[in-house]
Amino acid sequence: MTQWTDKERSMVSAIWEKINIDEIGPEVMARVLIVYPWTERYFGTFGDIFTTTAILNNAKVAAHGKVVLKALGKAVTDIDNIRTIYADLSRLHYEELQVDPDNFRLLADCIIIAVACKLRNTLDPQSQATLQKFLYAVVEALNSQYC
Ligand code: HEG
Repeated sequence: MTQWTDKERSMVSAIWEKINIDEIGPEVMARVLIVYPWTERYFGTFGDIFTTTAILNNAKVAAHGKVVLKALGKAVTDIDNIRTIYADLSRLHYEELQVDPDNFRLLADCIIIAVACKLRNTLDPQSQATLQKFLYAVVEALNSQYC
């Protein structure tokens, strides 16, 4: 299990408080689909996501980005139980959605980039290191139910 210092805990909370989910969520999801176009295959029910313009204007993409970021908020408030929190979500992605787990890390990296673009001054190297540690703990938890 990942260990957290008090400084890291407060840093993760401080960064998270500055994140506007309604803004960053859609941007993250659009980035994932545009930068890693193979991820489109999992979102067959989202309609037209076949061009950059379509992705950026797709309401389902935007809504899903918010869902993903909201789910991450749970880990911020319960950082010592990340594996437990995401056990069901990991199973869902493995068994039903059949998402290749390599994509979790790609999504985490898109979050870092979206946060860096929006909150330039917040994401100094130390903050990036901590946010990355947090997101990779989530990635590890989402991997946990894959056999
Ligand atoms: Mg996933 C659904 C969270 C990465 C594809 N994802 C969901 C849901 C949540 C979630 C909370 C809703 C679950 C439900 O309805 O019970 N996803 C989540 C997180 C992360 C992640 C926290 C990584 C940080 N998801 C992810 C990736 C892909 C993916 C990388 C594919 C490239 N998720 C996916 C799909 C659905 C969800 C296809 C169903 C979407 C829908 O039908 O609305």
